Amino acid sequence: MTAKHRNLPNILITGTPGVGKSTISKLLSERIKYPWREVSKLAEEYSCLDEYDPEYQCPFLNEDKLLDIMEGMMAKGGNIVDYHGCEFFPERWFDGVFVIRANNTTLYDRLSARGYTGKKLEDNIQCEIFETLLEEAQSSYKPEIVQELQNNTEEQLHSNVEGIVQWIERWKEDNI
Ligand code: DAT
Repeated sequence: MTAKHRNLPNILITGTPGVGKSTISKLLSERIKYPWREVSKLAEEYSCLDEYDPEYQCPFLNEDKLLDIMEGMMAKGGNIVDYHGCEFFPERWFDGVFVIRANNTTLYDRLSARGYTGKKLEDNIQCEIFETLLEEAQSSYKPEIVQELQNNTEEQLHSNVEGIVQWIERWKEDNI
């Protein structure tokens, strides 16, 4: 499956937990009517979570099983995939990869409000400071399809959604 076989683009919304992936994906999905594929929810729904990792306080993901399930969903294009990781997806799945970013203090407040404390909170803040997801995206996909979007304020939220909508329109003009 390559972009040539799809009439609508597949989009990946990635970034550290708390940067605003779900918020952006939901608004985008309402706006353009593409399904919002929340990978964490799909993993739960299709029983792709293995035993609990006590260090990271979350279950291990059975990636192969999840990818098999998602393959059929991705084939036609027109998906918004939302996940805090990006390197294990096949590169051919995505036409646009958007790495959502937030300032440390903003992220700290959002994750604290979510109930994150201790190592889990610190690890996620470090992940954002070290640009882990941005580097992961840049090393997993062609640089020209990876875009970084700052998402701290309501104003940025709406301009990010609008920017992705416009990107989709341009993709359709260029690829159909
Ligand atoms: P993620 O899906 O990346 O974990 P989220 O969408 O759940 O993040 O957002 C985390 C919290 O931050 C949530 O309470 C909504 C809020 N938020 C997201 N984007 C925002 C923005 N641009 N301005 C203000 N608050 C935002």
